[in-house]
Amino acid sequence: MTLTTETHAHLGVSHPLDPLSREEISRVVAVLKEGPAAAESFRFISVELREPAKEDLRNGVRVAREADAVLVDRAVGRSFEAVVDLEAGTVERWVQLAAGVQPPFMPDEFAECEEACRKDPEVIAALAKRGLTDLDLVCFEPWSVGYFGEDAQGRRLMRALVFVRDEADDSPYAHPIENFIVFYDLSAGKVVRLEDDQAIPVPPARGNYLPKYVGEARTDLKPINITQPEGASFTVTGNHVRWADWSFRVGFTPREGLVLHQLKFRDQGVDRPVINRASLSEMVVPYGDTAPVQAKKNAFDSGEYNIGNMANSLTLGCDCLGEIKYFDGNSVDSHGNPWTIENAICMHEEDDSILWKHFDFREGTAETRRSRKLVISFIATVANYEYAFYWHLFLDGSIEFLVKATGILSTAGQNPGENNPYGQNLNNDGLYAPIHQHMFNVRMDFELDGPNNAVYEVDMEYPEHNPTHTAFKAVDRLLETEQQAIRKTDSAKHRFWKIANRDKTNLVNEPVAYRLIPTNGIQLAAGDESYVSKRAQFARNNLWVTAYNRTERFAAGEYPNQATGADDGLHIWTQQNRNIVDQDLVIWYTFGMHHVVRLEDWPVMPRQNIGFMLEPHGFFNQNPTLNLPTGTTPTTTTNDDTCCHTTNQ
Ligand code: ABN
Ligand code: CU
Repeated sequence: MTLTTETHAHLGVSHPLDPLSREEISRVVAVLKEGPAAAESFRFISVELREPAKEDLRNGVRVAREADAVLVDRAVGRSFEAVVDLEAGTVERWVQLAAGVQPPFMPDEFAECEEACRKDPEVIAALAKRGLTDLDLVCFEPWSVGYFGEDAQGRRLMRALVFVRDEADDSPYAHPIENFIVFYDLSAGKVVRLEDDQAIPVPPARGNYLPKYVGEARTDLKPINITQPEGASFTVTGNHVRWADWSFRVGFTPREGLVLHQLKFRDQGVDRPVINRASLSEMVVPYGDTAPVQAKKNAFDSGEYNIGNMANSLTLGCDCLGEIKYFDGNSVDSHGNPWTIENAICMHEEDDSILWKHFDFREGTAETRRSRKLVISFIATVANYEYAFYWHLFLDGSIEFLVKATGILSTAGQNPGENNPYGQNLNNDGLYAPIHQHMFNVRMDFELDGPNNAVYEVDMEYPEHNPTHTAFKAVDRLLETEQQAIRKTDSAKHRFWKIANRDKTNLVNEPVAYRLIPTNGIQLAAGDESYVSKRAQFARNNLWVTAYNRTERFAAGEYPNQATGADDGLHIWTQQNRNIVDQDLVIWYTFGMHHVVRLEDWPVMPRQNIGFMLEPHGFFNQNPTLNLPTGTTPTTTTNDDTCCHTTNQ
């Protein structure tokens, strides 16, 4: 069937980029169950919008409303991809994936694994030998198995770490049952292996943060009320948002969570495209500890677990403050039931300190303008950790992507008195947390003032002739091919990257550009020979630039779960070494947190910010915010003009 980019009210859809509704998800499931996925052994992994080709959208071409689905057939241990035409109700494509391809886990599969482990006689007996008999207090936490040189022989495996609580609300992470790992096969529906090695006394000291354990909350902090008496400054039409000069569409997928589409900035009355599509493309958390259980911990929380499926329902006053617009996230459970994460995405405005100021000391007058940002966010819980993902849009055209990492450390146990050099002791009972990294990659399908862009690396250089020794300059180097554009940060050179449109020039005849400020630009610490590094090659470098190909979506490949890393991902696609000058480009930025654990991260970690900025760099002809009114923030004092336009008496 075909849809125009206009209204399709009969499907409850108003724009071709709107995520699938619950009804559409049900329809896709029904079509597949009536067709190739009729057998009871099929499980659904994802059902999501198959985004129309962007050229079709750009040209207003009539496009089909289609869905992509991923399934596994437990009976044969194989995975499948389907494309369903929603209006025709037909299966347009049904492909069996290569043996060994393992799509991400489903949240209901976590519960299935935990329940099966708890009931398994061998597990029960082995735990009893360790003196653990109350299985209700034992927590089996299903991690991915990764890849460590062994063929999984078609098995869809989970590797459960095991913890025990003292009572229902007690934090299990204070009490790891070390050297005890249960492997569960989701296809077979049973525990297939138990690794029960050297027993270590379970650390007894508690690590609780709930008020009932912590005691009375302090009472000295007075309320901070955020008031927007005239409401928020954004307008929302379906999934389309306008705020100040920005406009964009909000999307949601099970794999990525929040997606921003068609991000544009209105300049002199014209909506200038900046980024066509932006999202978290992958993340990985490799642990640096050599202890047998810990060395195999590396979670690709996006590609192995579908981080969008782990999005929280957000609550006013806790997760977001102010005048909030929420968007739901729709997904599917493994049995094909549509499932809605209510309030999965939060959007609101925040005051952001000053944007610019100048005090004219001769006249004794000051002009100040307040900054504010539009915050679009979601928060995912991936077992122990929380990751809160924020896109911040600023009035001056800047864009920030920020990950706020919080939650609970992934812990381990050693004999009391031991000091593992790869970890931080959290108490004197044997509890420690290994060193690790949180590595993220964001994919940005740039469209800066048009589809064809180019990328420059900008380094500080000293000229050869420098008689005063004071000279330094910024030197642009055009990155011409995909291989040339695999880059690392270099703080000694004050390196940044510039995404430019060489067909469009600014006031001084330079190509219009945005710059990527590579903050948190760390690289993977695990050695190149390690399995995790081969699978997470995106994290060996900070910048990758590819010529657009709609099938190249995720930095570690489409299916990183149990994958070797040998055939998919940025490191494979860039071997084509395509031309990236004045082409339709995708910019991939890797950044992260090198997490040397500290005592203050326990028992729950104060938020750590990890992210980067995109800033206009000759995109505008001057500061685009001169037209801001004085006193733009309603929380300032009563008389706006005396606030931000002041005369010293
Ligand atoms: N943080 C790794 C993880 C994610 C989901 C479920 C278990 C473990
Ligand atoms: Cu950490």
